[in-house]
Amino acid sequence: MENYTSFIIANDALGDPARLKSMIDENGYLFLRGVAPKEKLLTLRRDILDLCANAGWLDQKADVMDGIWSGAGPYTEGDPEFMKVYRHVIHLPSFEAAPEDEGLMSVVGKVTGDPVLLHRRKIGRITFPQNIGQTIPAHQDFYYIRGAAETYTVWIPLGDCPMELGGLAILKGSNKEGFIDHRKFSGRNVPFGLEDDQLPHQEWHASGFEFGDALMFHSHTVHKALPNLTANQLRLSIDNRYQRGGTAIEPSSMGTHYDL
Ligand SMILES: O=C(O)CCC(=O)C(=O)O
Repeated sequence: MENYTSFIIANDALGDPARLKSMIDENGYLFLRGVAPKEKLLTLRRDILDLCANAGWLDQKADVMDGIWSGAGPYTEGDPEFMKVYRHVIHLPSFEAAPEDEGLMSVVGKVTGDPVLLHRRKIGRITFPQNIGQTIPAHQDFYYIRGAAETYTVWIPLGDCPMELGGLAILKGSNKEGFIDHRKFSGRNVPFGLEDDQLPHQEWHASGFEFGDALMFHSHTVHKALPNLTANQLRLSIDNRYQRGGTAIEPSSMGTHYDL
């Protein structure tokens, strides 16, 4: 595993929106312990894992909620087998409900300002173990979402996510570089990204997540997924985008992921 500086925990600033904003402006992210809606996330975890079990992706001998891989696949975004399951994930009521949680939206609003607008293009990830070549490379979400740069992603795992299960790493302060044009990569599920020579430095921050933790970052913040290095656990997470209502937004942010 590469060397990462631990995330700076921002909970101390939750009562002081100006400080939260200055932390996210300075570091490019806020790592917030325990702010995500656990009940709703547990329901969502159960719903997604039931779909995975029906698809034959889970070890039938283990508890469904443990998300233990059967050895099928591995599949990833774009594969027909994956998309057959993902189409159902996108339309789960629990998938809609978790990012709309009032408590979570009020935390987000301290940074975006009110009213908070949640993109309809909600994203869920099911990351298979040892599928390292498919790990999402360094990129800025602005490449995909455009519209107002002051748009923020909130990434939340649906369970504990120690680093070996593959969370997210943030290039500290990279939001201050503005948008960096992305290069075309070949042979990956994410065909565009940023290579090391395009990055201002290599100061990556990352930590394990406990269930309920959330990572919020600016659309210009460079980030990348960490590989799922476990032998047999699926990593489940959601990532949603929020901005202040009335600021610029592209039509694609108002449709479902892959228009499923
Ligand atoms: O969860 C992942 O693997 C990647 C997520 C990501 O890159 C994002 O939320 O923008």
